[in-house]
Amino acid sequence: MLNSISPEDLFVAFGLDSARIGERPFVQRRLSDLRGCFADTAAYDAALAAEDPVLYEVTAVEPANGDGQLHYGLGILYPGKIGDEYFLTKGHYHSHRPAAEVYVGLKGEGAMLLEDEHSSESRMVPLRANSVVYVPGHTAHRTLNTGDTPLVYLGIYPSNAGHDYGAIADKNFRMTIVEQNGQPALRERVEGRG
Ligand code: PAN
Ligand code: ZN
Repeated sequence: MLNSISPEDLFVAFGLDSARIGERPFVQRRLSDLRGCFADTAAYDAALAAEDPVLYEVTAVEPANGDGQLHYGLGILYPGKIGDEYFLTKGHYHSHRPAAEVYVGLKGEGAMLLEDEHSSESRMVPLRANSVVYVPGHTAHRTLNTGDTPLVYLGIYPSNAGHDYGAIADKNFRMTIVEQNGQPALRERVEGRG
């Protein structure tokens, strides 16, 4: 097993500010890629008419596949809001529903929105430097930047987790996280409203 892992995957150094791993390719999501995710559709359309900024970038590291192996992603989510809703990731279930994930906050101030697949129970959990968020299996998860600097984090998950974006694209999350009196607050997501 050890012999089959490249030295570049055994030891990885990353930039805490850039959230890049050397020259490795990364996925970039712009505002236009997030159509349907934000509650305030009028604010979304107005923002997109003005510009199409990068909202987040993720570098995925996949050293090995198979039972017991791990993959991880280094993410950077930029600060901003659409209406009173913070910049956010698409969010997903894992295709293999029992797969859990550990998020490690590295820099900035954020929150994770967690929703149970069966009960639709929602939780807002802080994500910041020196903290770990546990995402159980069968739980949709989305990251939001609730601060005014980039949020940098690692997400570590089983190699067979897979990403199911379809369920979120269909139904979105039941709740969202908005700024209320200067603080992040959980609110029922009503389509078309801020
Ligand atoms: C993370 C996410 C990352 C980007 O690495 O993939 O935060 O969010 P979306 O994948 O929802 O666009 C993770 O949860 N991996 O499983
Ligand atoms: Zn995940």
